[in-house]
Amino acid sequence: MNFEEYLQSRIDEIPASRVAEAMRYSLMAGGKRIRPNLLFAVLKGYGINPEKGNNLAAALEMIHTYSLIHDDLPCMDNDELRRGKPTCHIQFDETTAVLAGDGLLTYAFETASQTDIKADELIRCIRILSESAGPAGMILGQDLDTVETIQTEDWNKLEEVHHHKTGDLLAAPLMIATAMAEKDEKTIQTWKSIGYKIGLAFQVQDDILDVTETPQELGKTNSDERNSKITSVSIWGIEKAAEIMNQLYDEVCMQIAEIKDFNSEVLVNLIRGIQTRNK
Ligand code: GRG
Repeated sequence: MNFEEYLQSRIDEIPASRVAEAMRYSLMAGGKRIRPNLLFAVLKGYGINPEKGNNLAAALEMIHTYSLIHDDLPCMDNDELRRGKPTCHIQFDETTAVLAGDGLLTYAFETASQTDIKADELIRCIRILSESAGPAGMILGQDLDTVETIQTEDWNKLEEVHHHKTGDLLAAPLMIATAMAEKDEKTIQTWKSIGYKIGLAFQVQDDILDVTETPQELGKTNSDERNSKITSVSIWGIEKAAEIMNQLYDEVCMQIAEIKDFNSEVLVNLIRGIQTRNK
């Protein structure tokens, strides 16, 4: 069973309902599955069968999808297009979209808890997952982004938002796979800083794609422009932003190659693929 079939099978286990239908609609709408693929690539690099990570990879994708559903709501970015389809609240209604997000968030932890690894290892993984997604992680990033409505050209301030809003959930798969490989805390923190750098590169790239590609190509609209948000492109322009993005990805690949007892080939290929993405 491939990962897409595996995700389907998880949703099939939920009792049929309108909220289950909405959860399936958004989860299976064709995301790039970057977070699960990062988890699988690090497991492979540590010589662990990637299938062992299916539940935690599914949990990451469920949390990511919930964040997109809620981010698209009228009270947040008020978007109508996501993953090339009407957003969850447009396809269903606002109440169902709130519930679908809540359902995916809680079901993520139920799914993660069914991972067949040693209990202390699993607790470590679930702690990383909750810290990355919670009020010290992605939620903090979203809060900084919405409450402060960043109107500053201070890149350090924007960087803090991106660290949490984008970086924490991209660092989580690297850290979880490292915990599954039973590595020490220092190694996990090294992966966290690599994940933050990937998050920053990914966000700068998102800002560039928002202005170089059409909403049809991206499958989503440019809410930053609509909300007059300051972005890396509005600060530096496309050319310099692209230079900074490529430098960040290069640094990431160099750092990965230096990690002890880790075969970097699969992960570096994945990151080079992300670097050249066009959506
Ligand atoms: C509402 C709790 C809550 C959090 C929102 C993820 C997020 C935080 C907001 C979404 C908007 C945004 C631009 C986030 C930055 C991270 C990012 C670029 C997400 C898109 O990730 P992709 O490109 O999406 O991996 P797909 O659809 O391919 O999975």
